[in-house]
Amino acid sequence: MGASTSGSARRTAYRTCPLCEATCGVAIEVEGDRVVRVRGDEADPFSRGFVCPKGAALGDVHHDPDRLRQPVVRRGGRFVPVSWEEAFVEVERGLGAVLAAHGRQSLAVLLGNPVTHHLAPAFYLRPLVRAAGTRNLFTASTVDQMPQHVVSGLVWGDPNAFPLPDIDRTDYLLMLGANPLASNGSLVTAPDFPGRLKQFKPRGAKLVVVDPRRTETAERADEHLFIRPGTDVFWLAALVHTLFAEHLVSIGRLERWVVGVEEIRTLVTPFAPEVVAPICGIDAATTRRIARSLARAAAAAVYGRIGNHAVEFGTATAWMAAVLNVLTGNFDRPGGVMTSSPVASRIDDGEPGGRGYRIGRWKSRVGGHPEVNGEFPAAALAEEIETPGEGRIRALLSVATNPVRSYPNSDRLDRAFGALDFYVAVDIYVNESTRHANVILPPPSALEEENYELTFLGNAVRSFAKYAPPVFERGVEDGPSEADLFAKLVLILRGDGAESDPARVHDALVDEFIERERSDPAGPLAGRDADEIRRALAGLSPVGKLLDLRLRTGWQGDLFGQREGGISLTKLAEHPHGVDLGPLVERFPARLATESGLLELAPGPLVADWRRVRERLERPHPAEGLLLIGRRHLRSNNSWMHNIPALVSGRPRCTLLMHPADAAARGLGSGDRARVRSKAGALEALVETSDALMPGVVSLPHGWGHDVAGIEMRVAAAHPGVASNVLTDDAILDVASGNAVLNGIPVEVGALA
Ligand SMILES: Nc1nc2c(c(=O)[nH]1)N[C@H]1C(S)=C(S)[C@@H](COP(=O)(O)OP(=O)(O)OC[C@H]3O[C@@H](n4cnc5c(=O)[nH]c(N)nc54)[C@H](O)[C@@H]3O)O[C@H]1N2
Ligand SMILES: Nc1nc2c(c(=O)[nH]1)N[C@H]1C(S)=C(S)[C@@H](COP(=O)(O)OP(=O)(O)OC[C@H]3O[C@@H](n4cnc5c(=O)[nH]c(N)nc54)[C@H](O)[C@@H]3O)O[C@H]1N2
Ligand code: SF4
Ligand SMILES: [Mo]
Repeated sequence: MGASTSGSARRTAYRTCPLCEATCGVAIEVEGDRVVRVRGDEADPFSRGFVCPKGAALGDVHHDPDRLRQPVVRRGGRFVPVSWEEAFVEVERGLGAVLAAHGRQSLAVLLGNPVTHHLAPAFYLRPLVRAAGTRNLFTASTVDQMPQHVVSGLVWGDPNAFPLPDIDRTDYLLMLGANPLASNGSLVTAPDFPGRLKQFKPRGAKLVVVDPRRTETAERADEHLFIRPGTDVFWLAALVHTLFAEHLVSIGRLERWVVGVEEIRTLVTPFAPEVVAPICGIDAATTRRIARSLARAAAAAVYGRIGNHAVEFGTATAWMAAVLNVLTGNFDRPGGVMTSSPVASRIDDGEPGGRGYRIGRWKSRVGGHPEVNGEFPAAALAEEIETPGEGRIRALLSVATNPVRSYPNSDRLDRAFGALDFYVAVDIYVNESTRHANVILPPPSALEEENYELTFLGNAVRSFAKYAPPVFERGVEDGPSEADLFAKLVLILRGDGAESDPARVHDALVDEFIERERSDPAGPLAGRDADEIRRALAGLSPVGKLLDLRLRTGWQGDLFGQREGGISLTKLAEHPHGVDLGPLVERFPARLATESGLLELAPGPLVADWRRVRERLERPHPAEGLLLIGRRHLRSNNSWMHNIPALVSGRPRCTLLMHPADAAARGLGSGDRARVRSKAGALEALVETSDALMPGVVSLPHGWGHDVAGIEMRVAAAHPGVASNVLTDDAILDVASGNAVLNGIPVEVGALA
């Protein structure tokens, strides 16, 4: 690796950790081709030296002997290393055969979480999906945040404009179903979450955490409320109910753009605090008190995450959170929830209104699930592979995903993957999913690529920009860059042939971008000379060119010489610790992109979905029985970092947390093994009792279960844990968004016979 790194003199490379959404600045100390130490970068103005154990292990990932550095092809049940040329020929042959026999819809494209942390996917996945020509697109979004896309899309017209809690300026943060002390924050990029929460007390701000587990975050809160899993929607509706009942609605600045308030009043009428109390487990007086505090705080934010989104009423829950923020005047208010102002984006400050947001433009073949953001639900993948008939999925192209561990009903999916005709994985490990692949194409290590967290700086609580060149240069003999790898796949899928020159794809992307911005009369490049722009990009890598285009045409960009002092890639390269361009600013009403140009508090599809919530209010689930929820740990990252010794050492972390009374009632105690059974499947887990759990709730982390034959992750295999998604059910989903239900799963737990 790193053929052209010279000598063994120590140097320090500054960049952004690509492992979670927090975007911490890291200082990577390097000797020759070895990473010798990774520490937090004190000079990064956004993260100010914060780093977690995963970031500190970046070097271990880079040097992991099990990380693939060469393509492998499965031959006679074994993976055999091959040259890149051979690998691409094999991809062309295998995919070509399936597509020729069964058509384009027989191919599914699967995209996983790590793609959001790399530059090349940000630019090349769209062309890749287009070249694949299939509607069978599945991504981690439908095991994660799809409900929020739907709410953002329908209510203010932009599915990617997330309501970010403005945590540095808020006076009152109501946090539900999130544990940033473990996850470091999600759908809000705010490095050093713990440090930012520490600033609450000095400025007199309050943190209230609502979670079925007294989490690490709840321990630091002013107040923690247990809530029965899956019932947040009822409780949030009761808060809205209380705002109306006590005349606390006060929309403020945006009032004349908001429609649907009376419809909301009607919808929440049945949800009085007394009615929801037995369902949620939160008494009516507390509910009223919280509603008043929210309404009276100078600036307050309601923020919900995985525990609010990956549930049966995920969209309705996200909707009620948005309604609370709007009705209390905290939407687009400093210290409330705000949308981001990413440096690498255009921001149009024109008149409100846009194209609006649509779902269900086409439907999935078997389940009839509507597309959402152009995707089908992850929970529908297995049925699409298993069900015979025209359009059946027979081949996969996956990038950075391990569905056999991260999607619901994972045993079923494991069997389905075993029955595929052809599977190409772009991945760095042979794991539970990729062991089924015919070809695995490993991209370079993250440290061998340029670095700009395009996705997550787009969700940040400050306008911040930071670019880094590769820590290690690669030689041609080390294989294609990530951009070349994707370009090759585009060429193969288009039928241009595996030997075609990837530069064709790179150049076309640059030309397309320039043409789009030139031909838009209101665009940043309107009327400019395309050759002049192309010349200005000369000398940059393919992703460098595309990033430079985004930066320079962004709202802080130098507009290729027309805005003095503006941002460009060259300028960012002179600031290796990053450039802070200030806090979030009000963007509404200009940002309203609904067709009406209004903030649609009660859009039709959400009102229609509310029927499900009403029905459950009338027929709530019985209060007895156990409900399973997930959990995250600072030393783990979804399914793929268990091969790093420093992260799996110590006592086992994949345990079934139970309240001591629930355990005792089943003859169980800490250290015992229990049988856990759900409608979808069963497993055996190690019990750990804890009164941090709400009685009636058990918790198991996801992404474990590395004790299967055929994986090539030696450390992980020695610390296997169990696969919690054996228990989650792909038959139930959040209908409005197609999101999987990963929390609030009814389970039975018993002692092993
Ligand atoms: N260390 C680490 N960091 C990560 C990840 C990781 O795996 N490990 N994963 C990253 C990814 S992909 C994401 S999406 C983010 C997620 O970021 P978070 O959403 O902050 O993730 P969690 O830590 O799982 O927190 C979810 C919380 O929801 C609670 N919960 C479960 N069900 C319910 C419910 O019905 N109601 C309420 N109110 N609470 C409920 C759980 O007890 C848990 O505390 O984290 C990211 N960061
Ligand atoms: N029960 C339950 N299930 C869950 C969740 C939960 O809370 N509970 N959380 C869900 C959430 S929020 C998410 S985001 C998903 C995540 O699920 P996935 O999107 O499947 O992501 P990971 O499990 O992180 O797997 C990442 C894959 O990418 C590979 N990889 C790592 N780095 C790179 C790289 O640089 N390039 C490439 N090409 N590959 C790489 C790894 O080897 C691995 O195969 O899991 C979901 N599943
Ligand atoms: S918090 Fe996230 S971004 Fe920061 S060091 Fe840890 S894994 Fe990396
Ligand atoms: Mo996620």
